[in-house]
Amino acid sequence: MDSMQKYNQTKIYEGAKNDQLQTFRSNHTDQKLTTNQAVKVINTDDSLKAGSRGPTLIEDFHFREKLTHFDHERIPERVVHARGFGVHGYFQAYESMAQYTKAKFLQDPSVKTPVFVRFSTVVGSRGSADTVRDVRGFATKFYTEDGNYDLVGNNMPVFFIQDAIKFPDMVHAIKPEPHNEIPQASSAHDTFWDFVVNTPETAHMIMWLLSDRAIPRSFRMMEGFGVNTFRFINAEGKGRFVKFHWKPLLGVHSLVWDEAQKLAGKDPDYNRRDIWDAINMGEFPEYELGVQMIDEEDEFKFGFDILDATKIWPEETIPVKIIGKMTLNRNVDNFFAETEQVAFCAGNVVPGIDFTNDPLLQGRLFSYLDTQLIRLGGPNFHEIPINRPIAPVHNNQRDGYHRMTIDQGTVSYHPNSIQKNTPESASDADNGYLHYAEKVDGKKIRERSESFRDNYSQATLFWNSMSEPEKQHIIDAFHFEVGSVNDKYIRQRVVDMFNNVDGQLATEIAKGIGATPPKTAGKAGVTASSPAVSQANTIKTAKTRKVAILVDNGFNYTELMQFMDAMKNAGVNTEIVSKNLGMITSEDGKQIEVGKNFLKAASVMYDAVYVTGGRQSADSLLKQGDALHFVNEAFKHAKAVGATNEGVDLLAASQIQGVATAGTENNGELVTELGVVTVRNATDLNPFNGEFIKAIAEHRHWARKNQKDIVPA
Ligand code: HDE
Repeated sequence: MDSMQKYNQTKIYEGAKNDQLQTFRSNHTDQKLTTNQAVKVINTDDSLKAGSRGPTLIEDFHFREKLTHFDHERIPERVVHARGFGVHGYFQAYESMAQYTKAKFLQDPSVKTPVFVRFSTVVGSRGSADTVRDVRGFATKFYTEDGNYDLVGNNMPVFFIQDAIKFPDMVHAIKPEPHNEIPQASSAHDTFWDFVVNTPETAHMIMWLLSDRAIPRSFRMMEGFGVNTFRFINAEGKGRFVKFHWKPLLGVHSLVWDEAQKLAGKDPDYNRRDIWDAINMGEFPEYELGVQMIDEEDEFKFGFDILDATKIWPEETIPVKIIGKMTLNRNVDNFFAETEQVAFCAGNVVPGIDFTNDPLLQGRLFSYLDTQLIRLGGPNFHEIPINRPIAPVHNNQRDGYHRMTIDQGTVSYHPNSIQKNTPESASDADNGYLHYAEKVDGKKIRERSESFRDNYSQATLFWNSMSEPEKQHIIDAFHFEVGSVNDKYIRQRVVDMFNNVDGQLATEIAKGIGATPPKTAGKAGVTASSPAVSQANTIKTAKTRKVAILVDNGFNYTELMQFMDAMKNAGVNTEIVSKNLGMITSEDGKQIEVGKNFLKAASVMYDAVYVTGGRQSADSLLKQGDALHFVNEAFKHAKAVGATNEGVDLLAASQIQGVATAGTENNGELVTELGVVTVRNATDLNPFNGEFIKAIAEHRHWARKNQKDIVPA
């Protein structure tokens, strides 16, 4: 059963009528070519000319229509989050949340609410690479029975700035510099760091941006956060502050920087391909929805302002309550129609979910609707299939560019007698949207609240929470990013600024960028940590990971089959990589097809690498620089590396430490060292397979150090 069939079988809530996009799909297979006016076309390869060598005639309506349509095929890319990838799925609550919110989609565990999710990078243009260092967007549209609810989040829980009025400045600074449009999709340049050092409220977000979170291994292995503080409202009208979280069931995992950079060249579509393939294979990504809630009366009980988007609510203090699960199970049919045209608005809420005075959120409530008008060319973008609510729409709004609905009757105003005052206003009993009656009283003033002034405590909290490898990655990222800044004054100011986060961190940054270390170590008054923000504490599983198997002619067939079966049973995917495409033959004459050759495949595209035994196969691989480089690079990137019998020779030759030594003294003895799993002279591969799966599940083996590079011969 393919993923589409599976999706169609899922019973979506009453009224959703299965797949809402069905009416709009058009399949052109086995049809005759027509113009847009449905006139059949006889020849679409030659324009109408005055003589076969003569000029083209303007009366050629097919030519004109075809070219005109082509000339208008592009719409403006999103000003931020231009590069994205969308997928369909559904959400299901685990339990009723009626006590906290009247949002219907959070009440009945038997209801499956359809969703569309768009993952994105923020800075790069539509054609930029997936694996750049950046924040990832994680935007979810819930097509609920009460109308559309958009949870437009990111994969980091905080933001660069506190007030939306600074968003254009922040985005101008991080985008490519205006004089030469360099660099693409990167924060590693002068204008961004100039903005940072002049905007200390960015400190906490910079720590996240320079952490491993900014280079996710997969959209499937990323958390999502609503970032802003929202409100839950229950049927009694009681409000609670709420923050939203998505937690991936595969855990939170990242690439290493060298790998991310190489992938940007070898497979710029790495993240989108990963989720596309996973869904096509039926490995549906799943994320649990969690909420942190704070009672209204506790608003001021914390050492930070709960409306400040540069602050997390530490999970250890305010626990995340898991309330449901989202399953992504269907790829789009058409990227433009769905992923490009989807329009998220932070202001799209349903009864039971409301806003707060968070000044970043308030600005977002304006910006998203506004941006869709220019991007999608008018006020009717809600009628584009991907944006249409499943719940019925009735109002007196009319006309505008590209109106699809054919509104009947004469009434497009309220009040009216002709239509008995309909469509009529809904009441609370109809679950009409009732804004939370928050009491607001203040002077009009252009000022930042004093409670927003603490820029550094949580940046320090984040730093304190990192494992040693995570800390090292952050320092390396500072060296790369700030090392790319030409202006030495800005570089120095970065050191001075981050001395407020941690003195040791500032000293380490200075070392790598030719700046002066701080004379006195920073204040770093905060000693607390939040283990929940460290990826060291995440879920670990080998499921859905991808292993490259290096083999050549003369491999050991039984060994390979045992390995592949064991991986399959553990939910691990495998791919045969060899010198040439086509069939290769085992030492006993059996054949297997190669999936990728060394020109196309690179270790950076896999989570682990395994080398099969067989004398002739191993000898052949030993002569290939590509094979030596492949395993060496996987080792350098801290991945699981395994080999059995003669295959171990390849690991040894590429200077991988900790492999089983040659000879007969360790017959069949399994050797495991920091994710390198090897065995020689073994007949039973079960112990090896079990150990290798564990090594894959670990994701990376950070304790490895200073591996020499082997470049392909
Ligand atoms: Fe956005 N943001 N944003 N943003 N944002 C947009 O809307 C904006 C912010 C986020 O896949 C734009 O349709 C302002 C935080 C995502 O289509 C625009 C501010 C968070 C996406 C816009 C923020 C986000 C956007 C550009 C500061 C995490 C992609 C195109 C107050 C909670 C949605 C568009 C998609 C897109 C404005 C800050 C998430 C211009 C003014 C914080 C995931 O409207």
